[in-house]
Amino acid sequence: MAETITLADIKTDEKSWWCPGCGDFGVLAALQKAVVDLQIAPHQMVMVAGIGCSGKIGNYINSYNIHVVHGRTLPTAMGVKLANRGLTVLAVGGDGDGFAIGMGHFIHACRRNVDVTYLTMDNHIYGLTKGQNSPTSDRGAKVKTAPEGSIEAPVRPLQMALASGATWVGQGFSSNQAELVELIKSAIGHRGFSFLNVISPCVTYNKVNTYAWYKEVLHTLKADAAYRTDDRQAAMGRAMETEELVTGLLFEDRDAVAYEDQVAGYRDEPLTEQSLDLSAAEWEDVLAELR
Ligand SMILES: Cc1ncc(C[n+]2csc(CCOP(=O)(O)OP(=O)(O)O)c2C)c(N)n1
Ligand code: SF4
Ligand SMILES: [Mg+2]
Repeated sequence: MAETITLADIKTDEKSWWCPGCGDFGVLAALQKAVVDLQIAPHQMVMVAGIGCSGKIGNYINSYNIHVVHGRTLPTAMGVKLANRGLTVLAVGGDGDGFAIGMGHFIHACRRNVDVTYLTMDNHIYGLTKGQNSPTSDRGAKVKTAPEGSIEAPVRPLQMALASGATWVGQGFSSNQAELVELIKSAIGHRGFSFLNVISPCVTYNKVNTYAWYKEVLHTLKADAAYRTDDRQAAMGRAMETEELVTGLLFEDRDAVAYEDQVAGYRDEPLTEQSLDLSAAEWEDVLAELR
């Protein structure tokens, strides 16, 4: 492989499984561009993908890829990062994967602050299983499992992340490539847990939250020059006021210390590179503990 990482190094030959027009294509393109811009080599990156249409993204990026059990991307990703802190680790999956079955992990990942980027592809629906309402489906949304309209209040992922202590919180739209690429690069560059929710329309099963609908209602924080990204309370206010119909970086705590930097005795080099050999003195210590 050439020293400079190009798009050809990041792409795979696998034929796409997604429906034509799926928002996930835009997420894939932005992620590939961001990885090339950041010059991350395939062997330096791990994608931990969830079950869902969204989770297929791992098959289309040339890096290490683990396709895990539904809802379990985050504990796996945090384990990978703790074992080898030299890697760029991304957890990726859908709104069902992250905010239904995986919600407990999401909250704890936010408060732990392990240096992992969590990218969710939020289409407000269960795409893979053919159109049931998801935790982010809007109240009143008419879908297969709620033909009269959903009567549940939606989960608000950005507010959930902010309330749970996440140190980087943003939202992108799969159609807004320039902004999305910048957000992904910023999220990966953040030292600590970064949560990027990407609005990624499902053209097959979600006839409510369409591209046209989002283009009408979404606004970008970039248009607001006075907005500051270092104020968690302001970020929460903005997420609430807009009902999360906002894109951009909402909040970043640049001073937060990552989990792995606080673990006593956790040496600077990745665990995977540490010697398994014990010195005579260390061996004696182990024996003394067992006596
Ligand atoms: C433990 C478990 N429960 C349920 C399922 C069935 N299942 C597969 S994908 C999915 C939800 C998919 O929705 P989402 O995570 O939003 O991904 P999308 O397909 O919309 O990208 C469900 C419930 C499963 N595979 N495993
Ligand atoms: S069902 Fe929806 S989410 Fe799944 S590939 Fe098709 S458009 Fe995308
Ligand atoms: Mg979904």
